[in-house]
Amino acid sequence: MTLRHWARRAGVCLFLLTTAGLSGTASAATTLDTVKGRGQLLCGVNTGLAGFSNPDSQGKWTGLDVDVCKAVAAAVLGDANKVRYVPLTAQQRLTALQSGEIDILSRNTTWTLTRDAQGLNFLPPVYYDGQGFMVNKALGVTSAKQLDGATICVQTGTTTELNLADWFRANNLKFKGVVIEQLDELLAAFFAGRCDAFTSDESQMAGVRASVAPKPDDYVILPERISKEPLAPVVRHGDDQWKDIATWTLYALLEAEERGITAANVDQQTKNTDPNVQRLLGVTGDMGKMLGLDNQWALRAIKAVGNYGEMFERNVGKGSPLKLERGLNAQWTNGGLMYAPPIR
Ligand SMILES: N[C@@H](CCC(=O)N[C@@H](CS)C(=O)NCC(=O)O)C(=O)O
Repeated sequence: MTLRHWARRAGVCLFLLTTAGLSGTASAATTLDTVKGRGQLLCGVNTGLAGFSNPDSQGKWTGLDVDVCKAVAAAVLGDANKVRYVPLTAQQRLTALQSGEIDILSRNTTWTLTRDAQGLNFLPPVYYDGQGFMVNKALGVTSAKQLDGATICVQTGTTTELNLADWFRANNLKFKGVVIEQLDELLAAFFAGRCDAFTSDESQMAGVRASVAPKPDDYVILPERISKEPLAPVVRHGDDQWKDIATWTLYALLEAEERGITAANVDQQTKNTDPNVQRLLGVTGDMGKMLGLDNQWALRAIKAVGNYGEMFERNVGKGSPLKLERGLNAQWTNGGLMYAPPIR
């Protein structure tokens, strides 16, 4: 054998060794096994954002993002309370997921190409949002275009910070950023009058205005939406089964709304003769088993948090201080973007 032949063979062997090593890692404990073994879901959430994830004085968490954690825990562990909430700043959140500190990130996080390509998988968006600006009414500003030369409070590690620079550049305007990592410090700066404007996703500004502003009526959200912010839960690359479980749990909540299934009527709905409802609720078929769960996975998730419409209204819609409209977050049957693929 010539040296060249040997080298080529060795290369092949090396390649085989490497792939064997990799598949060895991949077949190590799956996220599903880890979560089941621990008996608890580690869910990364916001440090405190009204409507999305907010702890009360007893440490009880509520919000749209929190409900996603609960729904996954109910589907996987049979109990929506088996969640440990891990509060994360904008800057910490993706590293926490990549390093395995959490099983899923459910924290007003925008789906972008860069984040997707950096080892993460985005689930279906739970809230389609867009970035805007909030100002004190006393400033007399009615359009973002009047913010030339303004001082703007923005949180670091966000798409918000990037969009802000893009939008001002695209409109030939100047601004001075006050960039702070901790949201509470940032908001204290804004409400103390250190910035002319605060910029964030619209839903977050509504939450901040309703729950943090000293006098909510003194503040106005300007009409411009300068970006697309599809806010979606995130999991790590490399565990397709876990991604499927979390993805289809969200779709089950959307499908439940479309079919009129609620937290209150889900048990009665098991008697519904519609084959779509029967499959969703595990009366027929093996939808849950195909995901590695049991067939009552979706029934438990719906019972725990209600359908997507119920989650929306309770946390950020009519039943909440935020009073956000469904808008893009309406079902596709009502002109919105919420659409579950067939559960069959
Ligand atoms: N959706 C944007 C912004 C998300 C974001 O982190 N927004 C801030 C401003 S309201 C926030 O939630 N901060 C809370 C915190 O860091 O605890 C992104 O994914 O980058």
